[in-house]
Amino acid sequence: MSFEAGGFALFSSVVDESTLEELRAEFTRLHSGGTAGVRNVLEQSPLIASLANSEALVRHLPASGLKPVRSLLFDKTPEANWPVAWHQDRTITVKDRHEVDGYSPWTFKNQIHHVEPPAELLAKMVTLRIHLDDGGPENGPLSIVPGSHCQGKIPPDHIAGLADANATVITCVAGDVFMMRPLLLHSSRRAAKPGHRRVIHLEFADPEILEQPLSWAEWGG
Ligand SMILES: O=C(O)CCC(=O)C(=O)O
Repeated sequence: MSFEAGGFALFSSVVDESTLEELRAEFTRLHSGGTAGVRNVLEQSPLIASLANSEALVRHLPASGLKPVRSLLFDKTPEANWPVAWHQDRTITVKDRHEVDGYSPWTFKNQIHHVEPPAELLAKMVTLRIHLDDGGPENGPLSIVPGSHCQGKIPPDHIAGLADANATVITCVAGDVFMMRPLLLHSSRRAAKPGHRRVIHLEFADPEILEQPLSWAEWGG
């Protein structure tokens, strides 16, 4: 299935073992607060910012001119091992709040403005998930609904039916990169045998695509 039709692709062995070791050490440094997720990683980590702009990653993106506009770290450990319900990634983060047609609702979380942009904008974005650990069936892997990104913003009462009929589990090994459209329906289970399942989550977009005067929270130009 093509990336455009399926909304996802898995690339094997993108990151080599010595880089993985450096990234795991960086992950530990950034994640020292012990929470499940870390935001605004590009600003805090020159190593991850350089990875996000590296040829090894960028060559997999489906269009030229896409830049990293949001960054998060996720882990699943015995202490932080929760399931993630089926959802689409429908929000972006921006520097300041401005009322613009098609951008709604707004929320303010962790000192950052979040907003839902139009589905047409989300359809042009791409997420890369860099896996620092093996993500096998017992490690709370990601499940997706192939092709669901083509349905725009899916009403909440349609999600369960779509997911029950069409879910696919994505397993991967450390060093793999999973690429997906933010509108692809996805979820993840609690890990049956939690250890670590560290993921660097990077969202890419054309930096100029936002309606003026909005600007990406994590893109400095
Ligand atoms: O990695 C996961 O368990 C799911 C993360 C997630 O929900 C997301 O990327 O939006």
